[in-house]
Amino acid sequence: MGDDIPDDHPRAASLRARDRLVAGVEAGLTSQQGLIAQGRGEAFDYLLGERTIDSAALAAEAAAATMLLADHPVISVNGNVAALAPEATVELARAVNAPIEVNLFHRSEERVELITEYLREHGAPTVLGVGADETIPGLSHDRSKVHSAGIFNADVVLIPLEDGDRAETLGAMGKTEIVIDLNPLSRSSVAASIPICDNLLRAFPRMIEATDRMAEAAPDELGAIIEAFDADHARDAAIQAIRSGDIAGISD
Ligand code: PTJ
Repeated sequence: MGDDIPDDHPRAASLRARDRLVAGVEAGLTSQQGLIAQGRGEAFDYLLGERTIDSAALAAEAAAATMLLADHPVISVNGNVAALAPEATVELARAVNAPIEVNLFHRSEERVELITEYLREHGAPTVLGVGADETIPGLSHDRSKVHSAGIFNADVVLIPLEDGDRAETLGAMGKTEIVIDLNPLSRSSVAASIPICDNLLRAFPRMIEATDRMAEAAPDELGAIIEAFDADHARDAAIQAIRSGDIAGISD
């Protein structure tokens, strides 16, 4: 797997991400549907030029400020996130002092346990999800199963990559939602207070860098960064970038 991909291969990053997901499926962490979701994400990434556009960089910074200011931030993780970025997920959770909660669409208790164990092996201090004891009202599928010490009572939830209806429902519960989704038109992006239209493999390191940089910042300073962020503008800028067709620098 990934070791066979030469660094100078024009699509090395994309191929390595695919390998991580295939390994995730083989290990029972990732659903087979997760491979399809990755393919959809890749298509948007290609159209965005496989780069972080300026508005997504600002979104990542506003997201970091929001998590630093939160009383009870939570990072929601599914089978794709666990396979793609376990190290960065744990690093970010430590940087903003947030528990991680495993919350799955294609839920099985076995997969929740496997992902929990995998993240613990990567150093996660708190991983919730096993024994979820609360239900998100108005959501008919298994994503409604959440933890009282996690998503249910969170004020800010970071949702990297998911299907859209839970994002809408969490918004209706009054939570601030930060969504990482390459598709600016997705229901998750549209429901988000802070949509980060970027690949999570680029967004996570940016958020970690921003939290490190702002760790000592005063609440006013963080508040000003959040205030200056415009979610509609960020989504529009991503749509514009996709429509412009400027994918210079991409090798197919
Ligand atoms: O592990 P589970 O059971 O919770 O299932 C997870 C998946 C991802 C299968 C499930 O949530 C799903 O079906 O998601 P969707 O509806 O396919 O939505 C995934 C969204 O994430 C799409 O809008 C993709 O464009 C986007 N996406 C995919 N890969 C990435 C991404 N966004 C950012 N970074 C990526 N690497």
